[in-house]
Formats: sequence, structure tokens, C-alpha cells
Amino acid sequence: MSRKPIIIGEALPNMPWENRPKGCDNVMWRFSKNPVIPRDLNPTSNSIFNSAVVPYKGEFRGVFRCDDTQRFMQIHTGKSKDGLKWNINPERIKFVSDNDDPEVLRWEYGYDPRVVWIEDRYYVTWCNGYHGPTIGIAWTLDFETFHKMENAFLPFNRNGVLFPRKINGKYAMLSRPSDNGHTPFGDIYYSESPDLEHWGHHRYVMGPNGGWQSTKIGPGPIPIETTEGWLLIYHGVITCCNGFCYSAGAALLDLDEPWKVMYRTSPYLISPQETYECIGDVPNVVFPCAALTDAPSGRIAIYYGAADTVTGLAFTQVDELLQFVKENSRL
Ligand code: BMA
Repeated sequence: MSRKPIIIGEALPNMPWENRPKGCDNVMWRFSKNPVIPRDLNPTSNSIFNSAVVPYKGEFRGVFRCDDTQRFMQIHTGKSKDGLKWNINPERIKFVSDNDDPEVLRWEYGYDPRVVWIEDRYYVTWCNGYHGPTIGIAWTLDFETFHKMENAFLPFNRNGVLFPRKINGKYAMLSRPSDNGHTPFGDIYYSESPDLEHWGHHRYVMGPNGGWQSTKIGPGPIPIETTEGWLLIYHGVITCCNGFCYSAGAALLDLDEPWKVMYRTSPYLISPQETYECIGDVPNVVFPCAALTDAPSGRIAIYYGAADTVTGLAFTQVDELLQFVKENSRL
């Protein structure tokens, strides 16, 4: 069946994919061989989750959240031919700085990376420890040398997610201002920058919205450009007797003014239900950080952290997802 192209992007025919299983009518479905990355892929890892994957020269590269067996939070680079079998460097990324500034190179911890190609290089953003969590940025061409740049914001902030192109001539980023702990609140904001160093023109995008997204929300993978707007997959948290529970939904943002939300899902798209999502170091967490897309077929593959322990894959089809977001929206 040929589909109308909706994703504005490249073809990626070799991306991981599995058709929706028979008898399943969910708009998003899981990979049958989840978890795709086990917690102990590296002997030095306690857990590998909340990680980012991108296409690279016909293969795949990624930046992975690997908490080590001291339970220190680190980010590691990894490579894969098929996006499924990964070779993750057992050593954390050791950054260089273009002007050798020790303050820029200072390292406390890093977690929840996102990776995006903008114009001529890959950029990594992550939650970077600098007297509290804030948004770190680095660039790389080869996933071997990573050039650390200035932090985007003051602490405390998490979930910095760059858009894949400039918007109105400026780099653009979503983020989620937070506190220094487990943050019982959280709204998504939009910021822009002429140079990826100086950020301003902050705009409110959206906040908690009841049910699975009643405590806090945060942006997930790099927004996907579609003919109908930016497709943003995001996480939402509800506080239960047992603590936080993380699910994921989607929103459609205006292409030119992405702080304007046109639709957002009232039901979740995926919530912790499989054993590997419900049992782990932090039970009941699905936390998407990356999406691969194939524009001609409209396929989307989402990498998500499960129970802060392993990495899973889920799939959806852009036309069906957009229809679901519109038909099940509550702003
Ligand atoms: C958030 C972040 C995520 C984590 C989630 C659930 O605050 O630390 O890395 O997946 O909590 O523990």
C-alpha cells in the first residue's frame, strides 16, 4: 500500500521495524524482542536506558545513558549496523572543549541524552551536572570526538531537546525547568538561540493535563517535522501511592510557532505494562528519548528507557498516529 508522505525528512529503509502484531489495535506497539538493549550489555553497566539513536552513514550511532556499577550516571557512545545489536563503548564519553575551558570541561554526571543532526553536524544534549542538573550541549562529526559547548541554561533544568532545523532563523530547543531533586512539577518551554550558546525568547508550550500526565511532563525524542506540524512525543507523570509512573503521549505543535499546541493526546500512547517496564531500578517508567523515521513509508521507531534499567523499542505509523492525536486531543 502506498501512503501519502507526511514526514518531512529522509528515507531510512533499513531502520528497525516490525509490523503491528495480529490482534493488537493500539496506535503504538512494542518490538517483540524487547528489551532491545539489556542492562548488562557492558560489564561496567548497572543499567542502559533513556538513550538516543540516529542514522549514520548507512548504519546507526547513539549516545546511551549507562549508569555504572557505582550507580554513577554517565553517557557512552555506541555503534550498530542494524539499530538492534549494539556495541557500546565501556568507557564514558570524554569530552574535549574547543577552547580548553576547564569550567566547560567540568564533569559531574550526565544522563538522558538526545542526539540530532542540524545542518552540518550532530549535536548531543543531555542533563548535565553543573552544581545541579542543567542542559549540556556538545557536537560531534564521528561519534568519537565530542566537543563540549557551554551549558544552555542555568540549573535547574532537564530534558533539553533541540529541533532538527532552525526555526525563523534561530536554533530552537524545548526544555523542562526543574528542581534539584525528583521534581514534583514540570512544564515544557521553548527557547531560541542565534548560536546554540545564548538562549532566550522563552515561550511556554504546555504543562500537566490530568490523569497520566497530571504531575509533570517533559519532551522526549527530537520533534518530527510533518506536513501538519511538529510531532512531539513526550513523557507524562502521575503520582500514585507507590510513587511516580511515567507514560508517553504525543502533541502536534505549530511549524513556525512551536510553542502553539494544536493537539495533544488525552490518553497515553504507551504506559508501563510489560514486566521489563514495571520491574527494575525504578518501577513503572517508559521514557522515550529517540525516534527514527522513514519518510516515504511513514514508519516511526521509538527508543525508550524501561524501568530506568533497559532500553525498549516501539513502533507507530505517522498517519495513524496523527489521526489518533487529533481524534483523542484535549488541550
Ligand atoms: C527523571 C529522570 C529520568 C528517569 C525518571 C524516572 O527525573 O531522572 O532519567 O527515567 O526520572 O526515574
